[in-house]
Amino acid sequence: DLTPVRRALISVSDKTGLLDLAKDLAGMGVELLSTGGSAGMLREAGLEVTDVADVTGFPEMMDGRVKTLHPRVHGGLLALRDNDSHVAAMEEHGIAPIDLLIVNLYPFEETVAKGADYDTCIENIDIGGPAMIRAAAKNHGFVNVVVDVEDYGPLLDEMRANDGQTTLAFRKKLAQIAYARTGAYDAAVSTWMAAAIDEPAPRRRVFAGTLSQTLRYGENPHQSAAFYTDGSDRPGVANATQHQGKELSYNNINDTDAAYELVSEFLPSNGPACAIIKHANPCGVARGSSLREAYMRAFDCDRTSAFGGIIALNEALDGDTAEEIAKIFTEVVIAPGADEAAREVFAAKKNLRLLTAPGLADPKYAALTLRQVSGGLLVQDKDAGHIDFDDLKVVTKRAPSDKEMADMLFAWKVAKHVKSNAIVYVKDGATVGIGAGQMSRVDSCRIAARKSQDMAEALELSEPLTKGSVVASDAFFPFADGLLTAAEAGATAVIQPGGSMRDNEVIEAADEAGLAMVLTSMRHFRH
Ligand code: 93A
Repeated sequence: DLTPVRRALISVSDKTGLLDLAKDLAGMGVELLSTGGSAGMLREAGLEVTDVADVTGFPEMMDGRVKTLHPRVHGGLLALRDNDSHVAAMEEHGIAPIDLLIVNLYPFEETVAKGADYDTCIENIDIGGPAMIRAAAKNHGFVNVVVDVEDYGPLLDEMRANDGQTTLAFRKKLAQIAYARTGAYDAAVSTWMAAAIDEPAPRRRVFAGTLSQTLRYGENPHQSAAFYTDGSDRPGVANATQHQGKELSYNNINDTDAAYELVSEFLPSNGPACAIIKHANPCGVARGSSLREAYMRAFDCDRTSAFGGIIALNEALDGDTAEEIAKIFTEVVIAPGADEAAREVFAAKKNLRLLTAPGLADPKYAALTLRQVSGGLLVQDKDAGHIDFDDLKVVTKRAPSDKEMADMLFAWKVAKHVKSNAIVYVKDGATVGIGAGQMSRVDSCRIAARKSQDMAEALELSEPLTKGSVVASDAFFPFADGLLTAAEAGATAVIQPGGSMRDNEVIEAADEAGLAMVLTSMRHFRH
């Protein structure tokens, strides 16, 4: 199954490593064909190269839209070398076999990422390149196809090891990579078009990303992993700049995303805010009169859990806040910026990763989210649900005070980012108890209250901070027990969607306990 590489077609947009590759190929006696820009570069370096235009007998035309779309190219890639009629057709039509195709495509994804206009994006949809890649990959019985600069070295190694030939196993591997590339490329085009025409439906969509980095391991060290980006320009972990610290891990990326999505709910125009995340759940979220104070208040929600956490800020990190953060071990800090002083403080903390994102994420951004299940993908709109003061319905005898109302809206924003069942106690614009991910709502209520009690003991407070707090529940209370637990912990007001069969029971219990309660009519499950 060894086949020789005698003739190569080179057509690359990204010319990285091209000269070295071409020189080595020429050195092994490989004849080179190439398209305009690529040919020019090779010729300038003194290499002998045939223009594809001379092979096809047609000039490159229509601004390069038609360069390689010709039977002399596609016949050379697709002909079965061991099929008599194919060989006869090659002879009859003057088609010479092409054994190696080196192509990388017009940079469509990069063009979109740069925010180019519609027409520029369209012009960067490569047609001839994918056509050749797909042809060469189909004919991997004879043809080698390289679509990634990363594979130049392995190709040369394979040829050197086999006297200028390649093995079928090697060509199959290249073909698999080739189809991954053309598949991802068209997925990127379709995804971009869906956004361009404002098509929100999760139907008839295709999902693929561009490999951004291979990760050291996945959630656990025995799992291999990689990070793919989807090309969107949404500010967040995918397009943040890392200023220091070692490479982000799989869990870091997941947690940093959760942290930044959450803190982006808090408009900087309403003041600084901080979210601390552990295992994708917040363990403290707070506003403050300064960023430093916001961090300290978030930290005080659950100091134990905050150790080794991920911190997200809604304003550029300053030196003061950096100094405070540097007092304990933190994995990642992400913010929409970081000043000189902050960077100096962190420079001494080699292991701390500092990321800056280009602005805050827009919580109302319409996007699709994916979750894998065995045998498929679940696709849905991102939870961009949002409520305002006017959407709330007071259902208790007592109406909430303005302060309770403000805290309830704060708690509701946080609850949206806590795994269900989610219970969030908030006081004065800071979480004081968070119960996450429990299988029963009443357990989340109890855990949140107990954690608050533990913090009060650690901070030597006379009473837990849940005294005089408000509480948010991401979904309705199925029974009154959860609500009563919250009342016992000292909560004075409740925000929840409502809609339980026993709403009346729950409302009665709230009235009896003197609580104020509002319904949102919107649920924020997060599983
Ligand atoms: O506009 S195209 O879709 N039409 C073609 O026939 C064609 N053939 C190759 N673009 C085409 N290509 C692409 O040109 C390749 O995929 C590669 O990205 C680029 C290389 O052009 P040059 O060698 O002129 O820099």
